[in-house]
Amino acid sequence: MLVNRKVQTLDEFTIQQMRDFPNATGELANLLRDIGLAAKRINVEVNKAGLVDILGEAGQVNVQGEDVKKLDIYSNNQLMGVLKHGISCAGIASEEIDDFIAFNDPVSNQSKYVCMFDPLDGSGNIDVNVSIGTIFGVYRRVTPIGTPVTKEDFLQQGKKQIAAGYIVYGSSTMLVYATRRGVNGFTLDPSIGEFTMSHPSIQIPEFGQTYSVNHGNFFKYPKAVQQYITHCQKKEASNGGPYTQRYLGCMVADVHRCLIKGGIFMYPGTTNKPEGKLRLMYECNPFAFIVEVAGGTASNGKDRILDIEPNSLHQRSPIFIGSKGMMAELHEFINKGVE
Ligand code: AHM
Ligand code: MG
Repeated sequence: MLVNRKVQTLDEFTIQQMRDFPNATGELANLLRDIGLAAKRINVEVNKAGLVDILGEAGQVNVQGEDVKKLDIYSNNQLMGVLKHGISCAGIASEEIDDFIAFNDPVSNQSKYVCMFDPLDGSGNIDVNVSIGTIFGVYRRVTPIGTPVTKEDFLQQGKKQIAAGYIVYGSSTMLVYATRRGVNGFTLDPSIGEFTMSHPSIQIPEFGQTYSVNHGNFFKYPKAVQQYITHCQKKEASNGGPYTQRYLGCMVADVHRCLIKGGIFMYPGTTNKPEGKLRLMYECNPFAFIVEVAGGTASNGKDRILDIEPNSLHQRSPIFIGSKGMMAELHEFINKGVE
């Protein structure tokens, strides 16, 4: 068998990154490997979702009051399982679970990281074979090593993230993760079952040609957001509008497009849900971290997402995220108020 030594796997990359820090313990590299392993298992099930009886709803409602799909449960269990049995994570919080879980065993209590995740984002897309994803954020615990983790280890501002990433199960499966040092993307090579470096040092373009928003809610958005959307549809939009509208209903896939090609993604508050739909801890913070490291911007329309002080694990936040230039334009509309 021919081995292409130009290929760099996710594990090789994270270990190489660690070598630049003589005091690094390798815990983060381990944790990312564990998440990569869970992602590969989830990917296998996602790919055969149409074949086996895991489509559709599992007949439960999650803590957000939404239907839980079977693959959501499977993905949640895979991530929880690898992180619990690994040696680098002291506890988790998941969009699918009401409260955080402290692993509370002698090995896990020695770990310095906690992980928060949305195991299967955009799960409404499963039944129709459209992209879905996994999102995660990693924080350094604030309670002493050697003790079980507590809620304060999880309720930290997004800017405290050590790493954040996502996996998009799309036409190919990709894992993208960011540390303060940069954002890198790895595509799963199904022939060898490894995530291999495909998108090194991702930088989000300053402008893109697309905006991504649920138009069905248009009349429920704040007036300034409506005006910005209308502006995107017009010729005078900067960078040569009108922009193209793209919306898959899967934040992972929609923000991934913005990250690679430039663009803006919005999930504003609506008249009936002023805090919008997306969760600060599982969706907004990880993406805000990734996009900022890549040179973009993320806000709730007023404040930087990463500065928001969380008060509950499942709180929601409006989010506007993407290319710096487009975000600046949006903020101009919001700041000048409605005409
Ligand atoms: P989920 O975590 O329950 O799958 O919901 C989150 C998803 C996001 O991926 C996506 O951006 C949004 O819900 C779409 O919602 P809507 O159908 O209201 O536009
Ligand atoms: Mg989600």
